[in-house]
Amino acid sequence: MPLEIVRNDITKMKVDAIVNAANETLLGGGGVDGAIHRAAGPGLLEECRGLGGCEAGAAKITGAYRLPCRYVIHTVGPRWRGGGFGERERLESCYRSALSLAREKGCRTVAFPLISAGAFGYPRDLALRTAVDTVSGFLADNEMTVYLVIFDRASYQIGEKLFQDIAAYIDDHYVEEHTAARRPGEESRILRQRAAEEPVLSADLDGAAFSRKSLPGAVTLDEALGRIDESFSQMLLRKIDERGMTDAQCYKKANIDRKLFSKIRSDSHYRPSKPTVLAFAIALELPLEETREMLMKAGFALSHSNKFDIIVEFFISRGNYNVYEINEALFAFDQNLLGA
Ligand code: AR6
Repeated sequence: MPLEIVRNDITKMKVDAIVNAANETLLGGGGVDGAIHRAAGPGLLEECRGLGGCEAGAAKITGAYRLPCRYVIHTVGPRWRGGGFGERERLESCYRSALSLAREKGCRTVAFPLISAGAFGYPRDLALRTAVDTVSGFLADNEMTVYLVIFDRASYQIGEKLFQDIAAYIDDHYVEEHTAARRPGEESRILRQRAAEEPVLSADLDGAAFSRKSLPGAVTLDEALGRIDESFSQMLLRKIDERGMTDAQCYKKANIDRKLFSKIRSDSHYRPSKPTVLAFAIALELPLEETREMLMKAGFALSHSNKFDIIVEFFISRGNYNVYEINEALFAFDQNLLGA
């Protein structure tokens, strides 16, 4: 996945470069800056002394010393002063400057903390939105994997209106759990949930074809099997053509990397994961019915017994096909993200 939100300590990330949220002196400080200097050892401070500081919005690069990455890119975020003092532009500039430096050095994987979202006081949801928008803009033209590393759970409180709407939607649609919890027979509930989450077996698909055959005006068995025969990969390629998209437009919008897409393209029987199918359904802006059809091709279904499905359904039913926004919401609700 080109853009991933992960929960981790950035000093543990095994990537080509990690980004430091520093101050203008570049001589260390608290927060993530302190953690990076501690983990890298004194060599990092020595090198930083020779850099002559850094302006807010700009970035400079050093070695990584004892850290498990190759480079540290130091950038200085804006201090939050209410939002009317060019804070967003400056924060965007931090991400862009750091990413250009990473590209110049040939980095393929880069990890960012949420710049300015700590001591510099930038509201966390706005800091995250700026990070996601700016990084995804860069990834539209560059092949790289970027991790947004969220350190603590508190960075991610469900305060935003969008998340409250999603929480309400989950409450309204999380049928199985609410109703089943009051009934005896907990075990059968668990079994039903599992059944809903597990791939539909091909035997079930065949069963569906047979039952259709017995309806008046139903398709023949051959026709039914012919439809079933269109694999996930074939349906995906057909939909890309029908939408007039290029392959790259589609996999980038899906937040899927090129290698995975090539695999799917060259293997008509490729078995994707559910998040991969949904990422493509989102990129193709499929309505719910077609999303279900595409899932079915890969042996999956949308269910109301798991939050992941309900959240994706929430966005599709509102015509919001922004995979990054959906991933932010999935992350906030502790679910797997869309993509590979
Ligand atoms: N890994 C990932 N994220 C972290 C880590 C970590 N180990 N530690 C903290 N964070 P901050 P700023 C998160 O204050 O707001 C320094 O003193 C943290 O939860 O580190 O840009 C500098 O020297 C928050 O979400 O950076 C500057 O003076 C995010 O990193 C000033 O702070 C950024 O918090 C910069 O302030």
